[in-house]
Amino acid sequence: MSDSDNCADVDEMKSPDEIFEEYEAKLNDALAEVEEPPEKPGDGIRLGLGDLSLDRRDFMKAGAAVGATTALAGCSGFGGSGGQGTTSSGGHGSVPDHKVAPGEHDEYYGFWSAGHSGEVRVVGVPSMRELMRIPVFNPESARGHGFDDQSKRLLEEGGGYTWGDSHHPNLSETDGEYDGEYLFINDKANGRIARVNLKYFETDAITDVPNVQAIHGCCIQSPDTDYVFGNSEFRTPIPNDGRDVKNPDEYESVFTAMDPESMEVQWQVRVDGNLDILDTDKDGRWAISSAYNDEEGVEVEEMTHDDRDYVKAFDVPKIQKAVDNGNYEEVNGIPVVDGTQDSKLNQGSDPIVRYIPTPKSPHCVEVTPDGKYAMVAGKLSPTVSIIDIEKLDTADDPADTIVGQPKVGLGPLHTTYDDRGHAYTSLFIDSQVAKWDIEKAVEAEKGSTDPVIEKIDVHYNPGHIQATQAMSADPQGDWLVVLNKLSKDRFLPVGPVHPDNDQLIYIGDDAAGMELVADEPVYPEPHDAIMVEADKLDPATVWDESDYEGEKPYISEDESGIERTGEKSVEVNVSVKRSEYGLRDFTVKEGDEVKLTATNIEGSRDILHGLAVPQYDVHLALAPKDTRQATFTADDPGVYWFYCTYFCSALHLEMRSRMIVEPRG
Ligand code: CUK
Ligand code: CUA
Repeated sequence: MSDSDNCADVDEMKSPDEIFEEYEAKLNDALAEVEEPPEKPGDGIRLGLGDLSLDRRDFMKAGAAVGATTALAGCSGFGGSGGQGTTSSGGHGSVPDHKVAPGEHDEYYGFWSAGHSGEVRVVGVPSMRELMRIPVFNPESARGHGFDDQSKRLLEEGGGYTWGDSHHPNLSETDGEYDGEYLFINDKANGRIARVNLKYFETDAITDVPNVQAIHGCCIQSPDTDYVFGNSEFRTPIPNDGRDVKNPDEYESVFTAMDPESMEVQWQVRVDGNLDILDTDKDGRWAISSAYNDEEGVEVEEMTHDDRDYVKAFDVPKIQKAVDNGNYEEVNGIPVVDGTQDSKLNQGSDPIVRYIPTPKSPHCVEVTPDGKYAMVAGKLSPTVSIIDIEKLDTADDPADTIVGQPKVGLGPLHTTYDDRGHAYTSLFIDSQVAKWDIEKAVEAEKGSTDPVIEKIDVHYNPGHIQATQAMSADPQGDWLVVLNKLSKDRFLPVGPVHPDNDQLIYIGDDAAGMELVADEPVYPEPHDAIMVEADKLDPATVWDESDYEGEKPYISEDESGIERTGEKSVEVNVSVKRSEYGLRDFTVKEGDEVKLTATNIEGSRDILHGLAVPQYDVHLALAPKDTRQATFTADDPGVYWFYCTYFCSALHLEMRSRMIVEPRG
């Protein structure tokens, strides 16, 4: 960057077109340099834009650009008709109704990450109705997350940040199938991994992982969730305490293994290059990670300089053995094993980490439901590299583990599966989903387009795609969701911040082809989703008080009262039911620390109460039989009506009592 670029001189301001052209040139350079040259403009699909006759690829790239006004004008011209532009022959088979009738239930639970909203969203599939939100890394008032003592402590001990960037939700497995116990999710922003308890749909653990920056890849170890793994994407000095700050050669990326029960970090492995997204095999041996920037540059030109990057396959039992044998260095209390290419543990025929060359800057790894292959999407290369997992153990040359490389289209990012041997890859630049035949791709020449069966347009620029139960050993092969980064013209404009567009595609009829059935606007910005048959989960409808016994009390009506516990401290216990609190009022003294405990003593499904204390920033959300606590200092003398926030009954508005704060005098 030249000095003048930093100058705010008006003459230096670039037009939107200039900015877009620069981006386009940069992207074209990157694409031209990958081993497989991209398809030439003109190979793509022609859109019905009349005289404009834009190539689809150009259109989509233009569409993705900031302020590309000319392309946008063309865009509004054909509006919603883009949905019909599939390249498949059919697309009108017998698609089951994705709408779920009033009062009926969905077949699947979907769990959506929510990106920089920091939460997890629960979505019914196939209706795509949002059922619930689970606050994870974000304080959230409706559910009281971060507004009662327990969740406040969780967020504080989990690093004390007030936001997160959640990308990759994972469901716990037993025998390779979802067991409905837990969901694990990463925070890319602050290098954390959290756990959601699926009995209560509530975050119950957040671990701030040491020695990392930007945990991006996150997955459980199949088939029995013995570990939760996380990848730090950004390379830093380790420990990152001020040493080597100007010495990027010394920066490293780290692979982390956590215990899913204690949520404590067990060990880490440092490697070359930037680790990215990961998945495991189905036998508890390999964790396979995409990676970029093996050049170890710190600027984009350096990061994309070389033709190759190395996928890293971590041999988990071997790493475990190295840890048991003391072959590590302890950093911030964590055993850190050297997994760099030069490590003595990686010499010879039995390395702890295999470095597998792929076309540069791949994006992702997703393992097939049968555990045979790991698919590595090319991102800058129009191919998907197919790694034969069995060969990870046997191949002398790591390059020989790649047994297929179909050419699927431009900007492949993520791959998912049905139960009939097909893979579905999202194409970010082409704005399409490519369906292809896995075994055909293994048999075909590398770079062949023959394995591709069909493509369908999506709107616009898809990231993750996910089919029902595709991350488990039991894929269903009926519904596919495509998480599109841009919605552009698909919905009523709502100001310059647009919703994303999640699209639902029916994939259950191979003869008729893929069928786009629904658009769903979503608040920014889910990255990934995972879907499970509804009957695999057994959520509680009321709290079971034995689940918090010993941690906090259960306050019955008789136990409601106030007790002075010190010169400047009181404990207030309140039972809660329709439509009253166990105390009509209570009096404390100015400056008292008030420890407030409230229990919703109702056992009725869906009868929740809140307890809000005005001007003390307190909100307890109380599900049936649940207890919550809040501690605060009553600094300001006066009368404070504490009131119920859930509309619980005809006397809801009357459901309030007084906290009286007397001047200390
Ligand atoms: S990443 Cu977002 S589109 Cu974080 Cu899974 Cu690929
Ligand atoms: Cu209780 Cu409203």
